[in-house]
Amino acid sequence: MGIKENIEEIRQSLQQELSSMSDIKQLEEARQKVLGKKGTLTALLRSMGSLSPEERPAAGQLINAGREMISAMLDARSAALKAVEREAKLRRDAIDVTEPRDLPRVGVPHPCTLALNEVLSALTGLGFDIVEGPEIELDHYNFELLNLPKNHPARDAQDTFYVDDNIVLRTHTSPVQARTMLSRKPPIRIACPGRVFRADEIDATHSPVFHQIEGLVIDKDVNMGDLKGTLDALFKKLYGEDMETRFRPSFFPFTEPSAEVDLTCISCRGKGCRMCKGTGWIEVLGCGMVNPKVLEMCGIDPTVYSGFAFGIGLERITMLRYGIKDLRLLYEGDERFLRQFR
Ligand code: 2U9
Repeated sequence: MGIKENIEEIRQSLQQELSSMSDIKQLEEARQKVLGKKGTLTALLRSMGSLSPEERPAAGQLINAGREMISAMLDARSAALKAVEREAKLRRDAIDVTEPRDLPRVGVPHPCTLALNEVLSALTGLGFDIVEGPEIELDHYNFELLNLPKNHPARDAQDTFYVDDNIVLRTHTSPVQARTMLSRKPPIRIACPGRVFRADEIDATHSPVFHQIEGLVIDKDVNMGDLKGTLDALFKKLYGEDMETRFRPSFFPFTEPSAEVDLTCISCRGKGCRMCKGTGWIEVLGCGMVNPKVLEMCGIDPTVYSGFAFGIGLERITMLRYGIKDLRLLYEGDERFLRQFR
């Protein structure tokens, strides 16, 4: 068999092998079988040693041409196989970035938080600063400065949790206002939200832990009309322009005069319903002109300045806002309840 035929035979058998192979590894094995150290074409090249010097150049040319052709065949097939493999890998690794995924379950704001935010943004809109203070308080700030001296009967009414003789869990956020009066000069216009504690029963309207938002305004010539106007503006902002307030006389040691405030029933808009027991009015807060004794104890001259204060029970206003009938629902953390508000 001549060199030419030999090369043709190698080419043909390689061609057959290449057409049926499916991966690069097989291809590299086939390359070695032909072009490697012990490859068939390499053997052919070695066999040239037995040719006469005259025959060698032609034979060398043939073998080199064959080698190039075979190399090209292998390279072409290699490129094709690589392309197929790459294509398969792309398909295997493809991700659909538009496919919707399971979203993490997120919580919702508590209805009290929703109501609190509404009240606070209405108050900041009226020019109030928000101030917070400690929940564990000195008797001095919680009671003494608010005209509730030791053995005052109103202390019992507040069912205080005592830490020791001088330290209490605050029974209202009023000590925050007392501290502010001692540290700031008038004019003062502050809203004090926070958690308060009273050794109370637990039922549909009472809890030993609840929240208040108290307001305090101190300036020259502040009067009861300013108090009424401020509360009217607050509730019109919160629940609509048709809201009105009505004052009834009351008593608090820290305000004089004092009033309890009724608001147009949020449920029936004043027509009379079960919630307002047919009256068209709902009690929403207590308020009054800051007792001059309190001003004096807090370092403000009552002959120069006057002020008003009010206290809102956050849970109460939340229950009215959303028609919640039992206070305990607000503390149970039942998702079926909590997820209803927005
Ligand atoms: C200072 C002076 C006066 C705060 C006031 C009320 C009236 C009031 C209640 C509402 C329902 C408490 O949450 S509740 O149970 N509060 O009726 N609070 S006047 O008066 C102050 C506060 C601070 C220095």
